[in-house]
Amino acid sequence: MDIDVFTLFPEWFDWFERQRHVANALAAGHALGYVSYRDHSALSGRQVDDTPFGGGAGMVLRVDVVEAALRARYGRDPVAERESRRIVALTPGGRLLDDKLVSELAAEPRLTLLSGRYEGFDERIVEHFATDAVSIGRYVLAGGELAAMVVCDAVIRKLPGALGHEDSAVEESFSAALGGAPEYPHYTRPAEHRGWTVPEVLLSGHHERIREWRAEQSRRRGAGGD
Ligand code: 6GU
Repeated sequence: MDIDVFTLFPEWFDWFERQRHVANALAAGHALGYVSYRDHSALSGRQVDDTPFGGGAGMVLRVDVVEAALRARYGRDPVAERESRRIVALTPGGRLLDDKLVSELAAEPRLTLLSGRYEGFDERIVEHFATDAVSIGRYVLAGGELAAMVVCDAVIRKLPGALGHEDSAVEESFSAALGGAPEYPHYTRPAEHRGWTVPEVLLSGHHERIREWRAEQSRRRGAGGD
């Protein structure tokens, strides 16, 4: 998979790339690239944002700057480029990121993430250059960079080669394998700590009973029980 992140702060991702599962994915042949909006500003002082028409607080990312950055990266009109890759604008009001959307994005051969800053994007960026608007939750971050890392992290863990065990991402919280429910509880050694014990069934070695117990726990958590 080929992921490009457009951002005002490409250096924020240096740390992200050093994380084990990300480094593994890159070593396995997946690619992460960065484009700095500021490198594509023709304005004085490499300006990338401007005050909102109609007034109000904050600054808005300019459509001409984002167009120049996309055009430089893909060598053609970004309106055409969006036919051949998923281009996601990260914005607090977008479609909420969940396991289903993560799987959808992870199945794409090419993905572009557009981070916004300040008050956000000029709406024409979202309307004409992006295929999707995505939010990681109903709260506002200072910018889309952390949201882009959240999306990358969640997508990359689904790629072959990113996790230690190939099936680690299959039967996990919110996955189709668990019917969209949260994952069952896990325990490890010691089997007793301060009198807190581990459910007996997990120590029983009865794989079928363990499977049933886990499925039941997952169902209960999904139903909001427990
Ligand atoms: Cl994608 N961007 C920003 N700036 N804030 C957010 C968000 C995205 N998702 C939740 N809050």
